[in-house]
Amino acid sequence: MFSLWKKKRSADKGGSRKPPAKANEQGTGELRRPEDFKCEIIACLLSDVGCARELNEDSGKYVQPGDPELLSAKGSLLLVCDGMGGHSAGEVASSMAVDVITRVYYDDLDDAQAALTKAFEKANREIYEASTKDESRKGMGTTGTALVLRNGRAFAAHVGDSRIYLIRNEQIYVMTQDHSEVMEMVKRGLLTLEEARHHPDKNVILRALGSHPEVEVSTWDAPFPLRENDLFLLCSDGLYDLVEDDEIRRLTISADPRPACESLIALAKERGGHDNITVGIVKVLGESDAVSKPVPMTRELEAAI
Ligand SMILES: [Mn+2]
Repeated sequence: MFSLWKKKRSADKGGSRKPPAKANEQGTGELRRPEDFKCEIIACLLSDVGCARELNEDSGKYVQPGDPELLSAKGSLLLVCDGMGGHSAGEVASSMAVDVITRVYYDDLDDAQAALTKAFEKANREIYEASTKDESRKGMGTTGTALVLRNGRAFAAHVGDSRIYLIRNEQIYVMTQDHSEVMEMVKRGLLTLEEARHHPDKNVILRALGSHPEVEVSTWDAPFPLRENDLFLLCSDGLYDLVEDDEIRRLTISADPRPACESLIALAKERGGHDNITVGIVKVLGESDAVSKPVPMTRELEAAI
């Protein structure tokens, strides 16, 4: 049986939103092999406590290895985790997840997708064990949503209700399916996506890292070929609860990753910011931009807590 996670949230916001477009749409016209597409990426990751909470229980990290061999083998990683649990346990769970996933992913010599899944499973076990050893951390858990860009392809791992969006050719696609009770009802035809958005149980999630000794990690069926100007956005529910998909699309394409992250967070706060808000954006630049740049130093960016 699934255990149900009730996430602390205040009253719902009104308003409507369109159902997301079909995920995993790749479009046409990709003539080169993706591994021949030597793209450069720029990224930003920001996290904000919001307007109602005392603590920021979200955590996130962006890692771009400076070592060309490691970059080619493992690529760049963007990760968002939204922790849950009493006292400061949610904070502990999400920051543990970020640390364990990053370390295990880059240390593992296995195939990159397998390494990412393993890293999630390891984080699950470590958080679960920590929660059983300390009464104050009992029941803690976290979402985990990771995107890796490597040699012209993207892949992902996902547990919970943080999300990955893709913006390509000015269209926005939701690339993950929330592991939530309302999403199950949508799949069974009991709710529309719009009804799910306002459902009283929309904050009940069915999977979390750390809630059980084992976890099922969702991944994409195949690596996703990148195209120049693709924009990926990862976020916690503190953003998409208050900012519609079309607003996310418009603000993300209207500026570079940093100002775009800032304006998305500002908009969520303007609308009440009832939850912590974490947003990470990666932008895929073209080859001409990439060749003019030297090999980067390792860049690590941890979302501010
Ligand atoms: Mn949240």
